[in-house]
Order: sequence, then C-alpha cells, then structure tokens
Amino acid sequence: MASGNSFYITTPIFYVNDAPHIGHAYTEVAADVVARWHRQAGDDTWSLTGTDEHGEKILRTATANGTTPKQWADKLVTEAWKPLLETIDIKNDDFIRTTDERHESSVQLFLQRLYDDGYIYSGEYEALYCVGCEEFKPQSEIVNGTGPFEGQKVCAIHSKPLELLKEKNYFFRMSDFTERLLALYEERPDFVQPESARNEVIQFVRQGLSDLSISRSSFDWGVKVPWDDSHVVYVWFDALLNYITAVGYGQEGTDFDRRWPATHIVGKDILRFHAVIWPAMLMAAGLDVPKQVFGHGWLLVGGEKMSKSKLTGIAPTEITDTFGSDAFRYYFLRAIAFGQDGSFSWEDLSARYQAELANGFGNLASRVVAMVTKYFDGVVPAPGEYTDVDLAIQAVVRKATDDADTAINALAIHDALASIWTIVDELNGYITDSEPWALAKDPANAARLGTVLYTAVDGLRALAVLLSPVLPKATQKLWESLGAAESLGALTDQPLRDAGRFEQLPAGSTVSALQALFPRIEPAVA
Ligand code: ME8
Repeated sequence: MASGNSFYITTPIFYVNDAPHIGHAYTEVAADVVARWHRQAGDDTWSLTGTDEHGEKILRTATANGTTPKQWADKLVTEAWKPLLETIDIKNDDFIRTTDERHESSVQLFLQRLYDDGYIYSGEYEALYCVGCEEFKPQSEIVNGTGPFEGQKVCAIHSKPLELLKEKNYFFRMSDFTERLLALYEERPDFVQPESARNEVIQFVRQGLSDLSISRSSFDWGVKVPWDDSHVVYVWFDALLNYITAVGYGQEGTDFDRRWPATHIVGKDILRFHAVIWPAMLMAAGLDVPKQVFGHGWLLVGGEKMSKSKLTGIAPTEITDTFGSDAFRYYFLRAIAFGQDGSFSWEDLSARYQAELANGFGNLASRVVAMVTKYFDGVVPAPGEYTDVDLAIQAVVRKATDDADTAINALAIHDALASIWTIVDELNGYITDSEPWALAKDPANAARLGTVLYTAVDGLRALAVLLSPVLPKATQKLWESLGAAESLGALTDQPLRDAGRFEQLPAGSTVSALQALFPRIEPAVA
C-alpha cells in the first residue's frame, strides 16, 4: 500500500502543563482522519503527533507541583497525552517528545548550522512576555487588564498579566526573510489556508519582520545552545523543529528525504509560528518549506476559546464515555466547517448522534442486513437487470467518492462528510421508495427484490470503506456483518478512491447479525 505519493501530516506538539481537552482532541482527530484517508488511498503516509516539554510554562508548573520538569512531563505523557490517543482512536505513526535525544541532538545541529552561516547573533532584549503563549507579544495582542488585573497589560488570548523580560539573548535574523516569505505566499496561494488565515499572515508580514529572540538564559529547562551552554533554546524554536527531527533531519540513513515536506494542521492561535517563523527557519537552513499550513478554528465556550487556563476545557472522555469515540470523531468534523470556529453543545451533539448516526447510517445498515437475512437467508442475492433508479444510486456513490476525495485533498473535511452522507440519505430514500417488504410478498418479484437488496448492500460496502477513516469502529462492525472481510479482505486495505465502483461485494457472501452501530443512549439515572 505504501507505493503512492508521499503524504506527511502533523499536529502541533502539545504543552504538557496540563491534561488535554476537546480542543486538542479536535486537532488530533482532524489530522487522523486525513491521514487515514491518504493511507487507505495508497499514499505513502506518515502521521506525527507529540508533546512540547521545554520552556518556562512547564518548568513553573512542575515547580508548583513539587517535581522536576522531566518527571512532570513523563507523568503527563503517560497518564494524559498518550491515553488521549486511545480515547479518540488515533492511529499515529510516531509520537515525538521534545525531550527525546533524537530531537535534542538534531535541534543543536540545526542551530549550529544557522550560527555558522551567520543567521544568529547576540543582542540585548527587553519586551513583554506571555508565559501562556511562550511569546514576546506584539502590540496588537496586548490589552488592558480588567478585574484583578486592572491597570496591568495582559495577553489578549490568556487575559493574564505580561512580564517585562530583559535578557541578553541570541537572535535569528528573521527580518532577512520578509520579502522571500511574501513571495512564497504569492507564488503558492495554498501554502497557508484557509483564505482568512492566509490574508492575516500576509498582512502581518507586510508590516515587516523583526529579528527573533531564540534563546533564554534566566532558566535552564531546554535544549542547550551548542556554542554557549549558559543559554537554552527558545521553546518555540525548539518545538517547531520537531517536524523535521522526528523524520530524521541531520541523521544518516533516515526517511527525511522521503517524508519532508509536511502538511501542518494547527489551531489558528499558532498560525504565525507555523506560517512565518517556521518557513523562515527552514529557508535559512536551505530546506524545503512545508507543503501546507492549515489553521483550523477554535472550539468556543461562551464565545471564547475553550482553554485549560480559563478552566473551560471539557475532557474528551466526558463525551466518549457516553457517545463512543466514533461519534466524537464524526461530530466535530461534521458540525464545524474545518477552518472556522464552532461552539460545542451537548444538545447539538445528541441531536446529530440520533439523527445522523443512529437513525441515518446505523438504521440503514441494520435494516438492509435484516432484510437480506429475512428474505434471502442471509445470502447476498445476485443483482438482476438494473433500472434507472438503481443506476442513479450507483451514480450517487461514484460522485460522492470523487467529491469526498477532492474535499479531503483541500482539507474541507466537513464537505467530504456531507458528500458521503448523500449516499446515506439517497440509499435510505431508495429503500423506502423500492419497498422491499412489499416486493417480498410476491415470489414473481424475487429478481427485483434481489436487485434492490444487492444495490443496497453494495452501497453499504462503499459506505463502510468511505467512512472507515472517520468511524473506524462502526465501519469495522459493518464490514464483518456484510461478510466482506472474507471475500474482499481487511477493510483498511480497500482502496479508497475505488470505493465508488459498484459490484465489488460478491453475490453469495453471507451476512451476519448486526448489533446497532449507534445504540440508543439511555439518559443517566440521577
Ligand atoms: O501551542 N479549539 O501547544 P498547546 C480548537 N506547544 N483547538 C484548540 C483549542 C480550542 N479551544 N485549544 C487548543 C502549543 N487547541 C505549542 C505548539 S507546535 C510546534 C507547538 C489545539 O498545548 C489547537 O491545535 O497550547 C492549538 O493550536 C493547540 O491545541 C495548542 O496546543
């Protein structure tokens, strides 16, 4: 399967100051669905996620908890971040931690190279720093504090006071790259997406870039600057490099050339780091810039970004314990246009679970399998002559397959799901209109009944394949129930872009009982 085009996709690496909430899980799921899609389409796919463990934020959290930053990071990775991947069914190829030796040594190599080539110099710096963002804040993101912070300057994102830092630092000559970056955005309009994100980035860079402080000397929790071990590398400079260190940058005999460049999925809060600083760093090192940086929207609570520091985070298990991981994966990608903000609500989640997953897809699968069991003793009938309505269903499945693939390539994940759902809706309508239960009453209609049920079953076969990146558990159950595992092999080996071709499930396959794919949710007893 790994012979197609190279496709390397990443999530941000997350801070281990706290446990994940559904905003982090949202990014993970989006990247995972796109990775699974490409993998199943035969592309040479690699998906990376991981944790960002250095810097002042982690150091302070560890100290406040009476432990060392490494012990704190180990604990959070083992108890919170890796379990998250299980909770939401992520199939990543690698997990990088910035405290991995493979990462730290390659960061030093990269930095030394920039230093040797004259892109780094030493200077004095004094500016307002946000530890939450781990960033010196530009004027546009500094606001006046309210409530307990009245009279102080606070970060527009974290609403917490900024700290005035004055240090002797090493600087990266980022200002050298203003023109080259603007040319990049111009020549490759899809380098930063969606369009709103691209415009924001262009506007920011047009104002001209300043050089970037890339080291800190007031604490030592970080990668040592190779030529001056009284400094550690600035946490963002260190973190961004994970995307290349994880695939073997600077090491012998690795997959670096095969994998790089990557598609980066990030929240819009960290767009500038990925679309401005990161390509400038890569240009300085003579490496390819990323294939694409996609900034998705925020999950909002009360109109504001859901966040750990504001205590508005919802733990993913609060949702998966009741609705399951498939519903979690589906809901956020279907309900929110990828690239825009969206508000989470339990009402909307329940309503979509019931209408789309249970009544729409789940019920379709149950009734088709039940009818094959009842009318054909569980053996998939051979189709007879197709009528226009059958051919129309085949056309719907083909079009949905092509449209979904186009949408995934453009990272319009919500559009891909809407396209696939046309199959669910059309097949449900087709069964209602064809009335197999009425056909079954007269043996003279046996051939027609066979054609209708074959069409429905092969439509379900296509749905299982197309939905497997989003609903891996439910589609696996359906696949087994259709008897497809025996005749066609593993679900995840089915070539995705070929899903729309009809008549793949052999007549004569045996279906088996299908338990509800999305069971009714009983309200918790108080
Ligand atoms: O920024 N809605 O890590 P982080 C949607 N370590 N997505 C959200 C979200 C929300 N309310 N809240 C968080 C960092 N996210 C750095 C990244 S990468 C080289 C270093 C997601 O733990 C979203 O993907 O603060 C956002 O970009 C990321 O979590 C920030 O995670």
